[in-house]
Amino acid sequence: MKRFFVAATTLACVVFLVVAGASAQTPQRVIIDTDPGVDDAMAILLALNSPELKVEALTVVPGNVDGRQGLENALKIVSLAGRCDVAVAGGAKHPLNQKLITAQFWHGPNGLAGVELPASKCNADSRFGPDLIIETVHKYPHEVTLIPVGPLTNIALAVSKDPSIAGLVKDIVIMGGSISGGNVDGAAEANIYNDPEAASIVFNAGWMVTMIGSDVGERTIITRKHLADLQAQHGPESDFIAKLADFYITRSEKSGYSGAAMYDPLAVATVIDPTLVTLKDMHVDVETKGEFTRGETVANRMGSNENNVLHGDHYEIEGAIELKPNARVCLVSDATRFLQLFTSRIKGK
Ligand SMILES: [Ca+2]
Repeated sequence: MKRFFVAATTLACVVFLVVAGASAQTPQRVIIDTDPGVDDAMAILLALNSPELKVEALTVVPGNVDGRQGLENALKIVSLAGRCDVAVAGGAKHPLNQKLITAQFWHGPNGLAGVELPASKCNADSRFGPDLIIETVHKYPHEVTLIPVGPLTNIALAVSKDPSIAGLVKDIVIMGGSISGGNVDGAAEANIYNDPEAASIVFNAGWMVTMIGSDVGERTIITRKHLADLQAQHGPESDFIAKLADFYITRSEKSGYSGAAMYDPLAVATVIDPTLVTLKDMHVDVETKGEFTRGETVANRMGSNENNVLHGDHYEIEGAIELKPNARVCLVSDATRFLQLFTSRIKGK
């Protein structure tokens, strides 16, 4: 009896260790919604070269470039990585409620620093990006993390068509917004500014949005030191990323920065290793009007609003109204450790 008990206990321990070991190694399923884009390309190749992630799909949204160019870029990037197994689908043609604003000024004529990649060996998935997102989230309930790194048009379309996905994703980690000024103007960050109505839908969809803002991205920069590190080893992917980084750093230097902001790669890295960032729960609203502030992510750091009650001809403050957080806002990143992760994953590829 005692021998049976010992054997059963040993077996239970072995089963536990195997299961625990397997879950520690099981890659996280992610969908990257992207407008590639120099830093998008960096983010995509970081994800494809990270064993912690299983990239289920890339869905393309218009932003840095139009949807047609974006789809072509995404297909060329997965082809360069030899990863035609990753579904790549086009999505929305334009923002929900305004004209598209493209960013060749920052990203070069084709959105990829003018670097001409070989023609793609991969084919586009015929599904509409937002539908592919809905399908994948239902196929793997509570397992898929969405990583939108462009305007939030596709995500807004998906969660509007099927609001149940808000409770079925594992997480949503966006690159977008800022709690301390914008990169388009004094208030707004580009991904939110390029489709504020979509961003408002996404922040109010009922899920907790992890927000990796431009204010943190601007303090997470790739410099010439990192570029030299990338250039030290050659491979198709690292050569491509080195060319992008050189263009991007040069462009940023012209604007007075000492390196280039790693906006989109930091969002991907946050899913690979959450200890790279410090997050704080806040309630975030998206300004969709505003004379100077359209597209601003207005973060309430106190968790409450004053309750002003009308008394005759004036209002009186009667305490505070508590606000439920809808976002985990990134306050700071460990830039050194992030850049180590990024360059080590890209080098030699
Ligand atoms: Ca992007």
